[in-house]
Amino acid sequence: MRESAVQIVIPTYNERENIARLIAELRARYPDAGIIVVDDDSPDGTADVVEMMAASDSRLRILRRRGRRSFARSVVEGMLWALAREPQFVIQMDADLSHHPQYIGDLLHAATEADLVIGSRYVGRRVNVVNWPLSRLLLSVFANAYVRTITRLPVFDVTGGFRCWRAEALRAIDLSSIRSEGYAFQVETLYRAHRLGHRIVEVPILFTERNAGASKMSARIILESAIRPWTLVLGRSTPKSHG
Ligand SMILES: Nc1nc2c(ncn2[C@@H]2O[C@H](COP(=O)(O)OP(=O)(O)OP(=O)(O)O)[C@@H](O)[C@H]2O)c(=O)[nH]1
Ligand SMILES: [Mg+2]
Repeated sequence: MRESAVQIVIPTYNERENIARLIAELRARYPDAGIIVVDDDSPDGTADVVEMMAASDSRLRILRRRGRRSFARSVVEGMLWALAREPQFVIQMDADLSHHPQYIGDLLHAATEADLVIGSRYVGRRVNVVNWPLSRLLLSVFANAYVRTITRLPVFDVTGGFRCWRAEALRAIDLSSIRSEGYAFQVETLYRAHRLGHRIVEVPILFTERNAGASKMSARIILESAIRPWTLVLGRSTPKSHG
């Protein structure tokens, strides 16, 4: 089988109610794309749903992780698996339908002239978020301003996880040495891409809050996100040379 030029990586934890619909919508638009779902042994059986769909879809893959769950480790594992397929582009997105497949076309289009394309909730100072409680919006807006101030990243949406990477650009950031566990992963990878001089472009998306399933936001993850920008700018998180 010829491998797909586009590989889509989706981390999941308890997304049984969302994952089948997402995969169906992706397939309807992108019959040839590789889809890699990386599940952290979800108690709700998310992985079984995917495995059943994969039985009749040779380009859909489930990676089952065991042990301590980690958003970032999951995405890294999925991305490494994707890169081994030698694609042109690797897309990362959430499973909860906040990241709608309708925008993938825009991401891919922009990626013809960029190394990293970010599906952005905050392009041009407009806030494109639907159904978020004010507290959640404030947390996100504050988190973005906080990270931007410390890191000086020239990007509006530094924490978003709907992205399209040119494969060479993703290889260049050395995923195996990423330190983050939670959503700080988004900032860490973006920071590395920026430091390497990658061309980074934002395209607007409308972000819709999940209808089904529960958030995995936790105090530990927020704390990590508060500390990570500092370790990045202080150089404690840059990859060691592999001598
Ligand atoms: N494999 C894996 N996936 C995870 C983990 N935590 C979250 N995810 C997935 O990562 C994506 C983003 O997580 P969400 O819980 O939606 O995070 P969020 O968008 O900040 O929170 P919500 O506002 O509730 O949507 C979803 O597809 C989750 O299922 C984890 O520990 N392991
Ligand atoms: Mg979400």
